[in-house]
Amino acid sequence: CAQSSKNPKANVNKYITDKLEEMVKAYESTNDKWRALGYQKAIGTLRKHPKEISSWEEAKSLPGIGARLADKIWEIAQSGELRKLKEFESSEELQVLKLFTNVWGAGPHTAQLWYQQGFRTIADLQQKANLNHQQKVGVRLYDDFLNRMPREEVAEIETMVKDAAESIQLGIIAQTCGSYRRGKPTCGDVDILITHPDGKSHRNVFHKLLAKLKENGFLTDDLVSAEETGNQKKYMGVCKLPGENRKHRRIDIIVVPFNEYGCALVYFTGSAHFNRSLRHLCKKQNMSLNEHALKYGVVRKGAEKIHEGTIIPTPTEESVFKTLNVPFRPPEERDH
Ligand code: DCP
Ligand code: MG
Ligand code: MN
Repeated sequence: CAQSSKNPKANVNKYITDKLEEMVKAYESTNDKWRALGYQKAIGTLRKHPKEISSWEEAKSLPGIGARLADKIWEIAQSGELRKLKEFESSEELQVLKLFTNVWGAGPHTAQLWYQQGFRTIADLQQKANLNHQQKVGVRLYDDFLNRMPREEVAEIETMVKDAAESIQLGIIAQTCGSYRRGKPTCGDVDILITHPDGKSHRNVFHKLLAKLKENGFLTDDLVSAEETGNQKKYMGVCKLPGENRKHRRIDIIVVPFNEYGCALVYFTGSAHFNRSLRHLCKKQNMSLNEHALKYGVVRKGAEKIHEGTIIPTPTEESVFKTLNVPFRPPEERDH
């Protein structure tokens, strides 16, 4: 979590809940929401249980745990394994659904649909499926996208984009965020955040930069050519460095106004898990945080916001942490 607080009660049945989590994932990918939910509830109950499960009856006595779930729990408690999970993981359906949900632009629903239509391989999709633009790119570049790239390659990509951006607008800031900024040895994609200290020149950059990077063949395919959220613009696409033996790589380019730079930097540096725990901290202090701003005086009723709150200026990353009353964490320590 974001705030290294007193350790809450440890989950003494973690070896059991870990296996049940796997079952949830399996049922989610076959779109079996009811079974997934049943397992999810059992996991919640087990996490709160203060002692190790030592009998079938003990498991059965817990709220929301029936005879069949108790069987599973007791099997794991005794053998450390769950036959049903092994069966599941080796089933053709699950293997194929995993393959298909890894296609960029396909979710669990689409994967299920393709499975029902009788498709089993990426080649099947390429030849027979009715694909939208994103899925066509995802299928064509399937192998390249599954490969994470070494951080040295991210640095080369960053240089390409930075040089192009600087040639368009003097004084532009182009900062690579995501897993690269967190110091990871390999990265799934490249996340580049762009802004300008004068508060206005960033506006000219987005389209000119993309045009320039397409002209020289660096950007090869668009996935989302321009997504606007408030004053931010996001591009999602594919790039390839010049030269032999280069792979296609996923790239995200986000242009933000300078007054949103602090919050955008925190958001796009992540991790996604770390961002969730920051937002959780916000709730407890009637604040809210997203890629645009940090606000105070937020009034919530359940999940709904009754009052949007007021923006607190946070020009730097440090100021975001400070306002949230959490000690600053360098990017390398933001994986949880
Ligand atoms: N992000 C988030 N919530 C999401 C997706 C993304 O908060 N559901 C934020 C945090 C991520 C950042 O955006 O760190 C970049 O997203 P990526 O999907 O590129 O994730 P990473 O760069 O962290 O990892 P990877 O190496 O897989 O790209
Ligand atoms: Mg990334
Ligand atoms: Mn990304």
